[in-house]
Amino acid sequence: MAFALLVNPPYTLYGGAWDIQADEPLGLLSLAAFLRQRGHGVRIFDALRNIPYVECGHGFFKSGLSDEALRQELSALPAAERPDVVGITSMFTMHARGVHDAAAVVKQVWPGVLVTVGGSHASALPEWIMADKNIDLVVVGEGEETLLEILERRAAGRPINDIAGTVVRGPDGQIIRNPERPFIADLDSLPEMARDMLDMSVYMNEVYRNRVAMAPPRLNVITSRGCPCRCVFCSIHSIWRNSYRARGALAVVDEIEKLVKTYGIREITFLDDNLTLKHDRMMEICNELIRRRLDLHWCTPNGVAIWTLDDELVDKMAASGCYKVTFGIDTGCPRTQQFINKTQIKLDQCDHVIRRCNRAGMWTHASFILGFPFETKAEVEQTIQYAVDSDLDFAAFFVATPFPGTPLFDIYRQEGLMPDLGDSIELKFYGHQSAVFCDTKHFKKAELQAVLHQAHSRFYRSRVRKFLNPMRSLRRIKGWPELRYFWKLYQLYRAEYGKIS
Ligand code: B12
Ligand code: SF4
Repeated sequence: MAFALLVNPPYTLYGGAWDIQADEPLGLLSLAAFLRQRGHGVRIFDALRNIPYVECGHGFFKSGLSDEALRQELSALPAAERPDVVGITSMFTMHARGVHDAAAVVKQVWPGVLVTVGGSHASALPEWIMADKNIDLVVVGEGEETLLEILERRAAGRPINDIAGTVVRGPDGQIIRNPERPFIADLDSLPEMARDMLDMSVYMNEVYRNRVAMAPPRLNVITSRGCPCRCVFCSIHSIWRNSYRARGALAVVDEIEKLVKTYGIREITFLDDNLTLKHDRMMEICNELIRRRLDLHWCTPNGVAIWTLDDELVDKMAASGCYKVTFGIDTGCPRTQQFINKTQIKLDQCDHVIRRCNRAGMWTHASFILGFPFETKAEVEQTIQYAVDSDLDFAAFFVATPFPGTPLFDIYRQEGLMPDLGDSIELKFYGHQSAVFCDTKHFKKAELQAVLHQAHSRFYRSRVRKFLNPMRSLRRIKGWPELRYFWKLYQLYRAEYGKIS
């Protein structure tokens, strides 16, 4: 039996700090379950834990355990759990420095241990990450089978430099990219996530404090991997390429039912990239939620593909407990739709779906992205006006951000719009979609930041009449959870309105 330690590292940010929310690290929960099923020892160590940001030098801020606290806590782990391999997850480019700091601490505590990093940021920039000598190997893409092979080879003292799905350092220090590993064909063959290895109440309480949930306690569920679409700004393809695999509807609802029984949750957040892509599967999930009388509330904060919804599915989602549906509409400008490769969206059909969702009693929310490199002021205005004229309850405006591994990243580079990002460890990537860090062909950073603010301001001013319309609001109130939610929204809206007016 070999032993792996899986670390959720602290977050770092360059150039400023903002509130964070701690989510259960689903990737690590899945990896841990897989290794355990194969007979190995595993511990998940969450070093993030929602500790507020503090300045940590060179313009960086850190949230989570300090390096010293991490060193002490790792040193105090039982001797029997001395790891053969330490795996660190690296999802977000803007938080990447925390991964390097954690790797340095791990090497101080166990100098000979093998340190491997995986996740969406790691999969997008593996060579860049390998410039850090504290990291021995990067896993690109799906992690379960690759990590298992690394762990077993390492524990048996066998070489680890030719494992599919990895980027390694060769004998002369050169970086070698091994062939990719095929994806696991059947997601239902994976064991259920090892939620028992972490104290889930931490994440459930987090939701109580910071988020507007309709019926907490709530936990996250992910039912598929990937998305076949090719939006130029989306960085999921560095892990999942253009594949899409989904778990069966019954397995999904089994998992949810178990969460209800084990943790007493009353609400689910689906975090899929494209939850509703397979119409029949989604209908079956809804039908099964209804048939088992789980009486849950659920929502889709990562956004569903609006063109996959028809009237039948909308009504079924509402009947099965969906109280808020989020759409990634992204733009109201046809030329930008072409640029971002999202021509599946027909804006007039969106109007219909939004109205249908509203009539079915769900809150409607959409995200929009402003300031693509070639977008003119008039085109950005088109998107804002589209949102204002729509029947949406909420809109979130983000600024186009060139995440590594996306076609957009290459476009910013080619057009000379990308600022100097620093070196691998001091990666000065502070783009997080609400903080503008690149000029575009038509906007300076400060102008774009101002447009973002105006967009929110205009949108939420335009909603006052909708919120005050009793017919619209009453349709949504089915009991106490809805009333309480309405009140939370009112308070949030007042706070936001204070900021935007
Ligand atoms: C869930 C999710 C969230 C959640 C929760 C995140 C969390 N802390 O757990 C929420 C909603 C909070 C969120 C927020 C944001 N997100 Co998000 N999110 C996702 C999403 C959809 C799924 C991640 C997930 O859990 N997948 C399921 C698990 C099973 O997969 P996984 O984590 O990738 O792990 C697998 C492999 O990567 C690998 N692996 C992972 N870690 C490791 C470690 C080791 C050692 C090994 C060997 C393997 C390995 O093995 C795992 C199993 O196969 C991804 C998109 C995606 N599909 O990756 C975006 C994604 C990570 N998010 C992204 C972004 C941009 C954001 C936001 C900045 C958006 C914003 N509006 O500003 C915010 C920032 C939040 C923050 N905390 O700072 C980008 C990141 C791009 C980048 N390069 O930085 C992604 C890739 C989406 C995208 N379309 O581009 N997000
Ligand atoms: S539809 Fe969503 S998940 Fe799919 S590629 Fe586009 S942005 Fe990414």
